[in-house]
Amino acid sequence: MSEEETTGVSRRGLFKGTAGVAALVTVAGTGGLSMLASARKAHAATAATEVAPGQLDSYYGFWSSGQSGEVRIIGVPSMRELMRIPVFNRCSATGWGSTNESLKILTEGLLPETKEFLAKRGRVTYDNGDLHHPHMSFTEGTYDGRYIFANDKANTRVARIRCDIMKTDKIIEIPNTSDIHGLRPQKYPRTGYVFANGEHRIPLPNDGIVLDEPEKYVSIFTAIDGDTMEIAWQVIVNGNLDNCDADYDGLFAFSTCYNSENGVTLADMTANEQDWVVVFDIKAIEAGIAAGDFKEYNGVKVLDGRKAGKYTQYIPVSNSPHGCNMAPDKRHLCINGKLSPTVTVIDVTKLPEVFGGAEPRSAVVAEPQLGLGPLHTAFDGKGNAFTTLFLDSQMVKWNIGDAIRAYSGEDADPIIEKIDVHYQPGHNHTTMGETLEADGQFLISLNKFSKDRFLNVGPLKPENDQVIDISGDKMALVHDGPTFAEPHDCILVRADKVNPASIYDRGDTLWEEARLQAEKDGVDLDWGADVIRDGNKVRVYMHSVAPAFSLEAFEVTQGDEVTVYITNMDDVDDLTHGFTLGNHGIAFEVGPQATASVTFTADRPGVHWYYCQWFCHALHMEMRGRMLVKPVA
Ligand code: CUK
Ligand code: CUA
Repeated sequence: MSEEETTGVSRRGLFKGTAGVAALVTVAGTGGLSMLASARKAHAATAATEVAPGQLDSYYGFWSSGQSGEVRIIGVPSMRELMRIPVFNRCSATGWGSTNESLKILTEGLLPETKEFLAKRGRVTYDNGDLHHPHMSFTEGTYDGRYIFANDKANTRVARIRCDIMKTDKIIEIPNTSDIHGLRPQKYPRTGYVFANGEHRIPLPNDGIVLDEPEKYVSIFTAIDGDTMEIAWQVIVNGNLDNCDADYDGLFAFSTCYNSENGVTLADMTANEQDWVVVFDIKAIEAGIAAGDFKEYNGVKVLDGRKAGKYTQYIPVSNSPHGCNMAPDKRHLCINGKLSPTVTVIDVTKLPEVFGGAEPRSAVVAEPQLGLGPLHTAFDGKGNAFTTLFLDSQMVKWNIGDAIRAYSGEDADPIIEKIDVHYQPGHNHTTMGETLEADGQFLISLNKFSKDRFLNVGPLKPENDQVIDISGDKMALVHDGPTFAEPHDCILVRADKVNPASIYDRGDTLWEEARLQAEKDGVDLDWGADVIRDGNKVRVYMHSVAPAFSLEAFEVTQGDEVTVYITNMDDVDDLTHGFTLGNHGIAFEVGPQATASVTFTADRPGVHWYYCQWFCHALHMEMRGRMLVKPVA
């Protein structure tokens, strides 16, 4: 007999509802009550987030990592970390920042003056970044699996990750502005533009002539062409810029501004009672650029949108708004109050009237008081919103329709439920919640503090990214996920939207320069085992097939500039090799069917072993060879 037949309760039923627990308590007697309660809690949690061994998650989570400078792929709901994608940081495992291929990406988009500044310090690029906002490209209002775009607040850059191989393929520095913070792709008809906010105001041009005249500082909104990663145009705004979003009709973009005072000190920046949301009319800006209504700075067309008019409108909201979130109902933009306990709801269908001369606040249709420190809002696609309350350490679920009714004087309470999160949440995100396919399954709360939630690992504690099951009427906190410094944001993408390759295409443009060089040298990049001497330059071509490199040794002379090209000719899923050159600070990944290379000066006479550092074969330890460096006589 099954358990259900003997007790009248199925195991599944038990873990789901209180009725089941009551039944079990009767069976077991009241003595086990507290034990059972905690067992039920534990089981309820695993039921929602458990992904059994060998099973796959239903969502790809793309996590930012703040000052760690990378993007992480997390499986949701299990919260298993699946991969790290180096972007602005250095990576000891993959060689990001030391291979020629990655250095090309890390350097080619830097401004000339940045290259010069770095060169004086003996460097070719920045070693750090502050990556807050990873967002996927859109087609017709939903994720299309092509790219992830991300900002670097520290060094004013924007990066693009190719989702077919989950590697960064472009990084550009944004001129005329300082510190890219808010970043969102255009949702409709496609990406299209990637909108990026310059947060900190600087003089334009920032040439050291203007120092302490803050009224001459400006903040700039940038539209990048996501296909070419070139800057399409920039708009100068009044105040500074924080977070941004775009609508679902391809007409408007929005940014929160927390410094309408144009101040440079904390007291100045928070003096006004109200700040604003800047609304950008995309079509009008495009027409203005086409009509020549711009000035060029550093080769970029910059349009002046400081005065409200045909290009921009400024909608007053309470002091220091932060998050800027467009609801999947295509209509409601939620502006999170931060210092104000409110979220301001703007009806984007009223914006054409505002551009036509209507009072800017006429587009505001609700302003519910939700709690202290509202920072970001996510959506379930069923008319509900979830807002993080930083100061209250809570997540509040509220209904947009009820908030609108309450604002218009009807008797309605928008707040549905509040739960504690641990602790001090910043961003939150729902499954597919920033798309027209929001599905209301899971909500992530990215909490800035974990305090007592994990084993103590010293003064630096992890953050805590919690999973909340929102599929039922009640929010259920189901998982704690510790993370290293410092995810600000994430997106949750249904697994079928992303379809990465398992091995590289030999024709990939990533190693185009290696391909051209091999052609010039008359060697076979795929199957080569060649050493080409060209003056004091030496180019070493080898391929790897487990468990061997095609060259067991090569010889160079002290002072030679050596480039080693490694091609991994294994074409088996998951068969990555590596190349580590001992005592040279060189190590990199070579994925199946990929080529990677590194250039260095051979200035240490002697025998130096190189080896494969990716465990690839039973004879992996034997996968090695020697570089012989002859001293100059
Ligand atoms: S910001 Cu960090 S919590 Cu940079 Cu998106 Cu709001
Ligand atoms: Cu190849 Cu280890």
